[in-house]
Amino acid sequence: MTRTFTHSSHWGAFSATPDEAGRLAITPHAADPDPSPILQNFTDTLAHSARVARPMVRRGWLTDGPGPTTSRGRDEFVAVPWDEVLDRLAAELTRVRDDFGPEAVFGGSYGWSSAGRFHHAQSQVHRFLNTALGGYVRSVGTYSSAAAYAIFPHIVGRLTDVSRHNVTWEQVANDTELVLAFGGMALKNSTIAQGGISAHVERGSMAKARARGARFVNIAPLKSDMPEEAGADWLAIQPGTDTALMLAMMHVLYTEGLADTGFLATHTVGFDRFARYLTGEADGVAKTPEWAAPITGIPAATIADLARAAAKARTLVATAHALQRSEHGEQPLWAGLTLAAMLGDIGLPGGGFHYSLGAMGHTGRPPVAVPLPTLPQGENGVSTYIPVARVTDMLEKPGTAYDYNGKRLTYPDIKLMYWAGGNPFHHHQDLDRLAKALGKLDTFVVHDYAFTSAARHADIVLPATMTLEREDLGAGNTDRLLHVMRKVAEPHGEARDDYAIFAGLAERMGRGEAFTEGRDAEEWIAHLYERTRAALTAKGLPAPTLAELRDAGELELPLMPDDGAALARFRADPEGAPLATPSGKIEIFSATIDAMGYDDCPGHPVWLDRSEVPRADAPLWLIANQPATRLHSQLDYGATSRAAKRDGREVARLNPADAAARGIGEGDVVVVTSPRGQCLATAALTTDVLEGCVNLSTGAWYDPVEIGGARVCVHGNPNAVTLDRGTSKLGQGCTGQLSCVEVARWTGQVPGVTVHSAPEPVTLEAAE
Ligand code: PGD
Repeated sequence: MTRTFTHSSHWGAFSATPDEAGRLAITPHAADPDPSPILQNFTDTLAHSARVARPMVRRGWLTDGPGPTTSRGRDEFVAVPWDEVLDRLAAELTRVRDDFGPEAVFGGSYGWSSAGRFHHAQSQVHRFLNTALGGYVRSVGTYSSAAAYAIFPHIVGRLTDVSRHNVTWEQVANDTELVLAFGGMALKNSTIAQGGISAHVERGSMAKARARGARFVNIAPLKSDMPEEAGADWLAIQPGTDTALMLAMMHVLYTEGLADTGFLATHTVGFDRFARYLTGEADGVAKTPEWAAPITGIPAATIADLARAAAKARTLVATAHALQRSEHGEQPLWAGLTLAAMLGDIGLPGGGFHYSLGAMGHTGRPPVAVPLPTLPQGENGVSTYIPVARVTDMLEKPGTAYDYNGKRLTYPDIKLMYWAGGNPFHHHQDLDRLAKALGKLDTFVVHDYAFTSAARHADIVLPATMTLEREDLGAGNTDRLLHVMRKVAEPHGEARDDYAIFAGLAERMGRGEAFTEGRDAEEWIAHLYERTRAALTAKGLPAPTLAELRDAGELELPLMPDDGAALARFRADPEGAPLATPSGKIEIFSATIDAMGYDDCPGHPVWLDRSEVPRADAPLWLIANQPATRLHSQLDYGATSRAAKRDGREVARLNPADAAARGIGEGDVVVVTSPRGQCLATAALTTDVLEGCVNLSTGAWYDPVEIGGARVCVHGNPNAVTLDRGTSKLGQGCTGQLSCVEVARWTGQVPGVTVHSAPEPVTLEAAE
């Protein structure tokens, strides 16, 4: 008899019906108007050859013990029974803690993990390290928005004030007249939302706005950054030059008397100082449309017309995550905010400034008005942290001082690294450098359900269950439904829940009770749900018991009003409802940032030269954006992801003119080269990519093969060639979106992609 189970993921709620062979029929949630195609990645995922079936330990770690090595990522793995591996790992954690202290353990463990509220792997690993070890070196910020996280509190307030409770899709559909989408609003990005998403409304909202007469402008090097439904004008801008375009638009507003001087006077500080830079009084360079045209590739007349059109309309300046994931990524955010302030629509329905609208599915909707079930992570006894994307620097340079957001910090000396629920060999840049830096560790531990490249570089790989193999509750903080996530299948092989793994380790370290508080997984889920239930009861809303909730499958949660929140209140009363900035106003000049004295992020928005620009050996911009066929690297081996590859390799999109200049034809295997490394991909030719650019999305599992003394990723992971450098001393964020490369036809032998099959374990005797 077939059974159907409700479940949820970062890319949508669904139900799953397993057949006898373990394949799943996946049906999207009935109320989702535009379900994500990547739900189908689940179809053949349960018993795939990529799964980790049992605990595996790197042979050299077993034979030689913990310590620095060049063998990580090259060595074989030995299958070790659970009891033995947990004994060994508990002893190693204890050794590192006793000899070096918990500040020698890096547990940042960045990553998206799964959508369940209890089995959320980062929460689990952080709670474990806090309760069992006394703490760990953490990371701050995200790969998504580190520059935004650092700069917004200085200039406009909390990140959530501009990215979450702000202009909504409802307002765009009803009120916005002009959307300036810097970095576009690609539906492949809003298909996902942390914690889950029940209704994908972006396509419908853009269609409704367009039908009402709203105009969308897609300001991006890729035409596909905006859906057809928006009917957008495509301004094909040179990568990384949005700040110059914004400055030139502001120059037009200023010199033609189109700026909202009233709003600037009452709601901002520092405009006069900025205006001297804009006009060139400060540096001798007027930021005119003629100045910006050769930088941006957009004709001066088009820039001037756009500024004039924006001054006339209810305009929304929207800046994508991607803009700030490149060198000086703080600047387009600050310039975009300043442009919106000059237009004077901030705080009006559908107008003003939004960060990341359409960049993820949980933006553009009011937040949930009750607390969600959340696993407490305990107290971290270690105060040391790193900005999230500085992980290779940290491993390479222990004891070295560096700048971050007005502070002088020192990299810790890490001996043991623990990762659960993330894939650093997906999310980090310059992967060969990362692989070498990992060689300095004594021990690297990874939990995952799949044998990712991070797992391949680990010493100890522990098989976690995947979301479909356990009970949980799923909810996102701007989604109106809480979903019951039913267990669809038994764990693969010997896989255990992250919770059970950590409980076993904590027990061995004498900290079992501190970690579990005497609860099993089912009792924890009930305990965490009580918080949400109590808040619903207090509001007089339906508050079913856990058993009743499971019968119903989902629960409607109350949302906050769609009222524009902090920015709307500030517009109405700038003195009475100040922003969370030092002055309480929008800071066009920030005395705080100015006092940091950073040459790469001075006191107001500026156009800065970049260290990475096209040049003879790397003449093309590589746009390494988010993939359309999976979330990051998750389920790269799933049906939708695999179907978009060609001959098993990731597709690199090029303009036909660039391809012709290099003798590259449709479907050719190409090699993408930078000073950092090389990867292979299959070429696809399209005029949707601006000339001078190549687009290779992230997420193909890194599959390095030694060819001619170099490690070449034969699968097409762009982070094999991207630059690992912080956005600036202020944000120190990931700059993986843009790097410079050359692309050529690959004339050598074409190695097969093997990374989707887990390594076969060897026995110790056979290996010797
Ligand atoms: P994911 O592929 O989502 O990538 O980086 P992130 O590390 O989040 O990794 C999640 C991992 O968790 C997967 O390996 C999955 O199998 C595992 N997992 C899922 N569920 C469980 C579980 O229950 N238990 C355990 N133990 N593991 C589980 C994403 C990061 O990449 C982000 S957010 C961004 S925005 C960045 N974007 C770019 C970019 O634009 N350009 C470049 N070049 N690089 C980027 N990297 C960044």
